[in-house]
Amino acid sequence: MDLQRLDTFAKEIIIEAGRRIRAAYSYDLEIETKSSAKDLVTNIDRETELFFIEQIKNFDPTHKIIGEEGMGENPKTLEGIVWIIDPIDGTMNFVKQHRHFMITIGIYRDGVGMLGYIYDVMADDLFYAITGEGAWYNETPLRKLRSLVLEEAVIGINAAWVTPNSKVHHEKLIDLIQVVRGTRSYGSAAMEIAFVVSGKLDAYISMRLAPWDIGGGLIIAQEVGALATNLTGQPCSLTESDGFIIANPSIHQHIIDHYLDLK
Ligand code: 2AM
Ligand code: CA
Repeated sequence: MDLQRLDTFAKEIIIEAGRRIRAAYSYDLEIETKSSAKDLVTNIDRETELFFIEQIKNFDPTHKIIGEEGMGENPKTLEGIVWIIDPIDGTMNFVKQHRHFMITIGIYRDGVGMLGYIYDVMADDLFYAITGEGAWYNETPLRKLRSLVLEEAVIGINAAWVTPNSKVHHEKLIDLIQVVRGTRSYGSAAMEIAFVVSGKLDAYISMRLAPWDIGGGLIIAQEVGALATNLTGQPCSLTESDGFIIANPSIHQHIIDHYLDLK
């Protein structure tokens, strides 16, 4: 496997997909809902996923694709080379805010991460990692995260999780929010993961994410020493949705032990 060639190819198609998405604002978006009125998909999510599938199959037909919109073969296992793709992470931001949505991709070989990408389409900013070689924000290498205490932390969390919900006892999360220095909510899991790996956030917590939300980010996390697990501290699943926390290693376990009281 020529990792350098694969990385160059992945970057090329991500940049080209971003160019197409930006151009799509000049014609009408077809917006539909999926599982609920809050769960949006557009023709551009689907067209972007199809673009990736066509390009990847042309590059190497043995590579497999797991995509949010289910337009690839979406294998149930991670045997061989598998691209885990979210063509637009933060579709509500894409539709409503016209910014703060990401293309995110993880490339795995037999379940082991090789290359990870989070691309901010409107800002034209790329966070990426090559396993064992490091992580970058555009041309700049990302540093290993420096330790801190919870009182200094700025954390990403969606306000919905601090209201009564089926996943966690929300009162504990109120305590967490009172302890930390600040909270932010960006509406794109991949963007929040990109901010944790680059030290702009110190943790990000979500009670439910899918493999394509995290597949790229997990590979970048490993290179900078960010810890990413499910809400009980177990390794993240790349085949099932689950709760998710990524954090600076100095506060990761402390948040799980003291503030994540699962139902
Ligand atoms: P999406 O825009 O690709 O659907 C929003 O809070 C973040 O959570 C986005 O990254 C969004 O990804 C993701 N998300 C929204 N609903 C989800 C669900 N039911 N399962 C998993 N991830 C979800
Ligand atoms: Ca998506």
